[in-house]
Amino acid sequence: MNFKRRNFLKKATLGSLATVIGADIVYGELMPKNYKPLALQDPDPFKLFHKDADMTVLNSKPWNIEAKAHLLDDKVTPNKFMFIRNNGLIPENIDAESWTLTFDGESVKNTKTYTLAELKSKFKQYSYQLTLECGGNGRSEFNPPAKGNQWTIGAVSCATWTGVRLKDVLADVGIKDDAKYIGYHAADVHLSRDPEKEPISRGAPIAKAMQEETLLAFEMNGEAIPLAHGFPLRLIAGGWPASVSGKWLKRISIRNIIHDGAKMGGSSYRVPCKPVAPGEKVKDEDMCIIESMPVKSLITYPKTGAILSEGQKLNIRGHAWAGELEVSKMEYSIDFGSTWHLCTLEKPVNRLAWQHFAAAIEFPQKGYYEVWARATDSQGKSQPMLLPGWNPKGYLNNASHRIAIKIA
Ligand SMILES: Nc1nc2c(c(=O)[nH]1)N[C@H]1C(S)=C(S)[C@@H](COP(=O)(O)O)O[C@H]1N2
Ligand SMILES: [Mo]
Repeated sequence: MNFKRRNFLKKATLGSLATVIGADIVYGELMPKNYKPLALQDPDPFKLFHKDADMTVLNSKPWNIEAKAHLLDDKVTPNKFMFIRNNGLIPENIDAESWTLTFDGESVKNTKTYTLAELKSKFKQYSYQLTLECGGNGRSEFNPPAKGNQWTIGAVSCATWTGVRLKDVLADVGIKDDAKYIGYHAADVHLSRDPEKEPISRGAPIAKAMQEETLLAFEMNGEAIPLAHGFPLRLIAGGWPASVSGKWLKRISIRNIIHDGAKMGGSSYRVPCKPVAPGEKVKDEDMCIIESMPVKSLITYPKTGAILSEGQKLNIRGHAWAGELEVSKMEYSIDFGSTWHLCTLEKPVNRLAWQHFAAAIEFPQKGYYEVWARATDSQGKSQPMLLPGWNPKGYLNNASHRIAIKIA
């Protein structure tokens, strides 16, 4: 390749870089070969989203960030420890002042649009602590492996959400008797940037939409919802896969069928209706939509790997949750599950909030131990010790959380 041609190529690449950046790179000719301009590098997600530096970034396109168990020690999860799960690109240039929410669909009497200000002033506001767990939390343990973000245990949160009840707004909108499901539509952008495509558009049966705790939320922990978590308006449906809780909410369709938006069908947020062997292919019609999440718990103190001295008691604590149900019993074991001991367990502050447990543990002698935690729901179902039923996309892993302890 002669010099002229190389120069032409460099100009051509500079031209396309300038297009992406949106300005001429003035000294572009002097830029080192293969250099990636800062403007095109990933921004620091911890600064960008105000996340703790100990959070784990699983993906940057789109952003997916999870917590570690010990980071979730707060009773109410602060933003800095809250996982982020995005299916597409976070919307830009949001103007809360002009934000509107539209209700449409087959089963709405008349299409109706509210401004955010109208929603706030016209309806009574409520605050609830609500547990949001990604359906794929725990996916990393599946074998054969399941594609998707390899969440370990940190895709769960319980923040305080403030907003208006969806049921109050639906009563004002007016819905027909044949209303079966709601489906959300949001302002985030499909990874392909194709405006015709939605990254995700899920929903829930009318009965879930009508629950007192199902909110159109505009505040998280007493402040405007952070951008990554759905500013300025999001749906919150605690206890169900968090994918139902649509962020950047623009429109809710009242459907007379099960909502058929993006990620409602196939293997998305669906599991085999009947158990299958690991790796088995499952037909679409044999897959069922995930509704209430299964019973689960996390030891949030101490951090796994803690070292104690002989004779020292260990005070463990954490949270437990059970989808639509309450957790009725919390136990721990230090002998790999052969014997179990009760933890103290608090009642939830409101329905669909996680509950807090604690126990003081004595160890018989020096050495290595594991503390295993097991929650049981109000219908008597307990967490499995290890991975529960395999499914194609690796959902619903509610296996016991375990931490390692050394008595030195
Ligand atoms: N508009 C929109 N809403 C969304 C998503 C999304 O990608 N876009 N992701 C869903 C999924 S899969 C989860 S687990 C939760 C994550 O909520 P968080 O990022 O606030 O923790 O948001 C849900 N709501
Ligand atoms: Mo999710």
